[in-house]
Amino acid sequence: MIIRTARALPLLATGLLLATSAHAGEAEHIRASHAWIRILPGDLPAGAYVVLENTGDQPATLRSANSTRYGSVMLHKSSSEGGVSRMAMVESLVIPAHGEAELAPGGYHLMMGKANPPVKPGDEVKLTLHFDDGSTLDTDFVTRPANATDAGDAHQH
Ligand SMILES: [Cu+2]
Repeated sequence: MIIRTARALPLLATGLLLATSAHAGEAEHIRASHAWIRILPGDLPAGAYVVLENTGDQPATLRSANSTRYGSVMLHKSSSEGGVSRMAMVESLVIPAHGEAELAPGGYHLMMGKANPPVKPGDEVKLTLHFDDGSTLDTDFVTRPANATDAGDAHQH
């Protein structure tokens, strides 16, 4: 019985891989790097940042993201007008063909709230990025303290 279970698992994993590639579309051409989350104290929402490179011949459009660790994830853009910084929800972010789009402090970001359980600096958090055609990209984000300004030494390749 134990042997049969052990043999069934690799088959299951193979099936999942096939299912994933069958759904690949826009996400297939996206490379995520410098993925990090800035953790703020208490219940303040955290900002998630990442560089998205599009190696494909067509533009890709990021629509949304979700995470099992956060109850809410929203695509936002910060801007500064007359010295006042504000933040607005945005519908989507286009990653040009053979180009890149950056989510970074002061610009586009994913605003994440309702962490459960609470996330501490150093934790790794997986986010699933959703693109216009329904394809998805799972990306591991490193979490950094409130005073961090970039992904630090824990860069993803
Ligand atoms: Cu925001």
